[in-house]
Amino acid sequence: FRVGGSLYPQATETRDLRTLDGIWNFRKSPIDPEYGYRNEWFKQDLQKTGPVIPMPVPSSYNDVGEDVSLRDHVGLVWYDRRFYVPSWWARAEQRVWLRFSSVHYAAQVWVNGISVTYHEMGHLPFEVEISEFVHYNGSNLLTVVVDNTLLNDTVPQGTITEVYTNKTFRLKQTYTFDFFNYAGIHRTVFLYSTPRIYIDDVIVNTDIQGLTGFIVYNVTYYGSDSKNIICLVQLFDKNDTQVVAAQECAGLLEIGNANFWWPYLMHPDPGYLYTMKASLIGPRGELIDTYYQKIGIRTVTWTNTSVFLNDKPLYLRGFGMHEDSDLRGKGWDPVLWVKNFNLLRWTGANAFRTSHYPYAEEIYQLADEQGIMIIDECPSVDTDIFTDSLLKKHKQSLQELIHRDKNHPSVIMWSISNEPRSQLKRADAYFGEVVRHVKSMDLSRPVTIAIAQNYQYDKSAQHLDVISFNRYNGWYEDTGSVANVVRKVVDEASAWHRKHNKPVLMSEYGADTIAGLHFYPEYVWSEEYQVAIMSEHFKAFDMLRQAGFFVGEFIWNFADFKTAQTITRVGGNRKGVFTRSRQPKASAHHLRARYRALAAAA
Ligand code: GCB
Repeated sequence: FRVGGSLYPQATETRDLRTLDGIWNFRKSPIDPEYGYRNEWFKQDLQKTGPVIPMPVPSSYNDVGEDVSLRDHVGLVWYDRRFYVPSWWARAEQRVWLRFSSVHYAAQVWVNGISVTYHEMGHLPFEVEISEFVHYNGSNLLTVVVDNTLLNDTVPQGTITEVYTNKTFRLKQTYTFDFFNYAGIHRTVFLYSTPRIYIDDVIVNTDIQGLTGFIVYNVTYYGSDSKNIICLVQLFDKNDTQVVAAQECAGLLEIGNANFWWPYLMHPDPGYLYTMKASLIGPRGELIDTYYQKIGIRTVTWTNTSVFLNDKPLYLRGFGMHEDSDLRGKGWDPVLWVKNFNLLRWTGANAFRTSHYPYAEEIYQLADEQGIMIIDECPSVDTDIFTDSLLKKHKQSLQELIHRDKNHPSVIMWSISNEPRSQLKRADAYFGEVVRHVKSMDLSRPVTIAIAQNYQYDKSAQHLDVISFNRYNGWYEDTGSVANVVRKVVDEASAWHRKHNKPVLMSEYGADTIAGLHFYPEYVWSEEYQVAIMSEHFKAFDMLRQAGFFVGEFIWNFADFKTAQTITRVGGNRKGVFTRSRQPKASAHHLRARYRALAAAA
């Protein structure tokens, strides 16, 4: 099937682009999911069929109200707005597209009362051509229904129960992962145009030999079988100087004395990007379509002990993160993310994992430009049960993820799950199949899982290229004592390597910490305790680095984030080294001293 949304929308010489972000109309559905359908809420403006509240897009809807029933809503919510399509798009015979960069979890979309698409899976884009459904001589109605329910075959999985109080009942959503199940139209909604014959994908892979860079590219287009269309491919450097060009839709570009893409603090000019301009040219020499693809020339390779970038061994200094902030939840927020990147570089980090789902595309663009490396994780977290229907959706999430992110130089590894129940018998065949699926699409990056099971019982690691493990020594285990941290971390990492002969990294460790809470000697939840836990881990990491198979450390978490309500969380998960408003705890300074020293010594 055609996977939508592979190319990030652009305005170019041949394409136009606008966003439909802003304030939409919004209404919660009653518990009966059919109610809105029966009353045809998609046929006319929501304002005409009942009360609405204003809802910002993009944003999670949960935290913008004063109402528990909005925050904890389970089931459907309805959004709508009106939009115009410029009439010159019709005169120029442009196709009209609607693209949702992410709606969590499932969405159905109507244009002028006609159902145009359905998509299941949060955090991944989908798009649909709506040329035949729009008017040019008036406004168009766009309606979206969003379902946030997680079941045993959604990715991620969850459980719905019915709760009875005073003869009324409500639905309750539970899940085993701890981050709050924020929902809504989470990222930008694009309305854009392309010519009738348009570039529908660009795939690039890069290689390096000595000082020469190579780009293997493939430009595919749609809308014509004509043999008289040619592709013109031009590569520009950062100064907009053309360095090489070709006249084939698929081929190899050779760049002598190339500028390679390097990570932050590994090179004076990290994140070097070329721009490839791909154009379709018609039989009379006319320009049909143009798309601009950024390219970083770099290689990722790996052995049974190491991961290399441009043939240099990598040591990843990073974070597990979340898309999470006050009020807007998981809504894309450029202010937040520019700040996040400034803080990442302030600490001297060179990497993060998109725990536990794909992040907004703009985040990967920032990472490409700043030389921050990404372990790109699909939305499968706490994977359990391992049914065929789950497998199918899990594979689909990776197909959409790789389709979307394949060209980013910042993406150096795929993470296909976080903390699956990988001790279960069925996990073996299941992850074997998921890894084969990933390898059938991309062989250029190693595959990992953030594993929480004991190495003796886990059945997934045999299928991986790099083993990542999550462990909370001194927190969930040996609570209140850091005495055993060094021995336990060193033992566990070594055991993983001994068993599988693969590179190992620690993808999570940490301690919940209330900013401003102090105890000396160190005591759980205090800033001192978080620092103490880190110091012990740092000793272990330094010993492991000597051992020669240890490739990275990722503290959990970059910042405090919201969770479901439980008595084990105080206003959310507090393992951030930054608060939720991105102010440093003592741990941030401690981590910065280490990451900067590691970078300087490399
Ligand atoms: C984990 C999970 C992560 C949690 C973390 C915690 O193992 O992977 O999503 O937030 O532990 O703090 O409990």
